[in-house]
Amino acid sequence: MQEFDGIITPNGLFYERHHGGVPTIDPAQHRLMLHGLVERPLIFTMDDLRRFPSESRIHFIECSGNPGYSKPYGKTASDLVGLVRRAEWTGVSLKLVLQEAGLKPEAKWVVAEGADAAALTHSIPIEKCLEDALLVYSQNGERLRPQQGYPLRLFLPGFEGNMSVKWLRRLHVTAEPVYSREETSKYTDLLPDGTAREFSFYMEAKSIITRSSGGQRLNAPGFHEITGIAWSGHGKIARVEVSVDDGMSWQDAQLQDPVLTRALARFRLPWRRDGKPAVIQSRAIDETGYVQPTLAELLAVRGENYFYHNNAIWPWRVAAGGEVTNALA
Ligand SMILES: Nc1nc2c(c(=O)[nH]1)N[C@H]1C(S)=C(S)[C@@H](COP(=O)(O)O)O[C@H]1N2
Ligand SMILES: [Mo]
Repeated sequence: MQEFDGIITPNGLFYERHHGGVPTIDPAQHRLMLHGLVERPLIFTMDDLRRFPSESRIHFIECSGNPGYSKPYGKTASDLVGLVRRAEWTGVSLKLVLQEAGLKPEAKWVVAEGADAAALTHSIPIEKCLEDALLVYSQNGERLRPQQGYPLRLFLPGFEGNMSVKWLRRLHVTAEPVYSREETSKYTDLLPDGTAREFSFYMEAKSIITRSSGGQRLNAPGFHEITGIAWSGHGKIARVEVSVDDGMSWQDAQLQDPVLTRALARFRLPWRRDGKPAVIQSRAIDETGYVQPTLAELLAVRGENYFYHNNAIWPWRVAAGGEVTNALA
């Protein structure tokens, strides 16, 4: 992540996360079943799905365990928040496919199931399915790689990665969520009062400086460009602020055009390093006005037990000699 420039992640540099290995699926044999609270239950082949009008959109996907702990032990930007990427996704609007089957009025959730050994199952609110969900077959122009769900995956822009079920084989339209493992024992946040936050869906605004970041070295004082990425599951990034004085003052970084909704935004700020030790950090503000919190602010609300959905600011310490390290580790 810290070596990569621009805003699109090349296919070979995607993170991957699978709970039951990568299945080998013959696309000619693959079927998607759509049933439950619909007028006409349907079974689609890949050819059927490719006959629907296609759509292409640029969005990020992020694992909600990015990083999966409340304290930042990682040394590099990749260690801390490497489980995010941005791609051009091509497929069919889920809304269109649901309309083909005809939703019954009681339809409130769609339970998606994968064809992997984990049979990963997740309940998706119907509003999201009718908003911008895609049944994806291609990523950055080429067919999905096996690791990314070939031949078909669900993709829910801005929602936690776990809900974007890969190797999609079944959509069950229901009135209630199923309370699967992925939305109860996993991917919920245990709060200090003993209750758990569930169905949080959205990935909140986040950013990180990637150059210069942990493990890199600024070899001389003088001009350096500070750059990094910012994203929000709620929409567009409105602003990224950067501090080079340990959070005492903040300046607006420049955002690279175009800034797209639920996508990675690249920010840049020119910096003249005087050679003294410094702490540099970025914070994202999205179009809803939400401001990325510090780790201390997050811990005050969530306590120390939580594991997922950590969107804290990650400051980097720049030593007099130019070495960059994690300022919170
Ligand atoms: N069927 C299935 N879908 C899945 C998973 C899985 O293990 N099986 N992993 C989920 C998780 S936890 C994440 S973060 C994303 C990762 O997608 P990627 O491997 O394309 O990055 O897929 C999700 N969809
Ligand atoms: Mo994940």
